[in-house]
Amino acid sequence: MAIQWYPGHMTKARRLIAESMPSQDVIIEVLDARMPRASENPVVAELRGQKPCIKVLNKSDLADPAVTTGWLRHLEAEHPAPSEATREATPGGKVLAIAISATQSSEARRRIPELCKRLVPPKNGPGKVVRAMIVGIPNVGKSTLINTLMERKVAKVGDEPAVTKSQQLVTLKSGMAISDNPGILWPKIDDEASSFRLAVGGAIPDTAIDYQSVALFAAGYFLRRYPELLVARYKLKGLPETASALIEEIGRRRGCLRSGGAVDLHKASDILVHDFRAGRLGRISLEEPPGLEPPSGIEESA
Ligand SMILES: Nc1nc2c(ncn2[C@@H]2O[C@H](COP(=O)(O)OP(=O)(O)O)[C@@H](O)[C@H]2O)c(=O)[nH]1
Ligand SMILES: [Mg+2]
Repeated sequence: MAIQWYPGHMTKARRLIAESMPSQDVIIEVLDARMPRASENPVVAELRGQKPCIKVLNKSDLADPAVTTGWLRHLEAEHPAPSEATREATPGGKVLAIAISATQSSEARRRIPELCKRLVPPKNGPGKVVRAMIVGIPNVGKSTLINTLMERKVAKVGDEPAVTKSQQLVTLKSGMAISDNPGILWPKIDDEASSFRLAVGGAIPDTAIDYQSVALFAAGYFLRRYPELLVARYKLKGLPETASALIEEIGRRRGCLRSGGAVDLHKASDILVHDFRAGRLGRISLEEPPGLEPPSGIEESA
């Protein structure tokens, strides 16, 4: 399933980000902790060049904590701190990674400015503000993070893609200037598993995707990786053998029936996907760092 959802405002957003890049000291790239690689936009890497960057694995309250720890280790290994002795520049500039939950404010408020200070040498003199720019794909919590850092609601937040339509600049109490930006994707997302993960997580509007195959992907993955959470949530007697059998069973248990008694698969798919997005299934990660691959055995879309 290749995704080609690239509304006009994203072209404009990309241009705005590119134009503001030279004046920035640090880039705050918000990722979805449940899928740090799938939610990493190659366009951000391209526009950022060597600018220092904080990779914020947000929504970590919804992600599997052991997998998030694995991702932080993986990112650390990928972006080692430059050695003090040689001061060699690392490819892609200095990068630090943290896992937070932007909705749990105290931690984000303390740690983000702390990391910015580690990456950007203090500037002296009046008017020398540190400038940071928040970027990332849609619906990862960029606006929520800026509201948390500001300690009040300055940016509109919503559980759907494309809520933020223009750039917004705010100044923190510490004097640091931060801009929020609309989420950007890349024009053609052709890695199939990444497309599915992005769709399951809600980075792409449900109307722009083949919803049923997205739910089948999710069902197959949850069966393989988090069967006990499915059993608990849907009070299953046994574990269905295939993804489609799971969706049917959810439909039957929740009374999603058409006239004649057939299961309404669209409604049942909706229940599964929205339960995941809201964290009602429990803490789930959709993607493992290399080396922590899930067990195989259940077909994804039988
Ligand atoms: N559970 C949880 N939800 C979050 C978190 N951060 C943001 N959200 C929710 O994710 C949705 C998208 O947030 P928003 O800030 O508008 O994302 P943006 O499109 O990247 O600006 C909203 O419903 C937020 O309440 C978080 O850390 N944990
Ligand atoms: Mg936003």
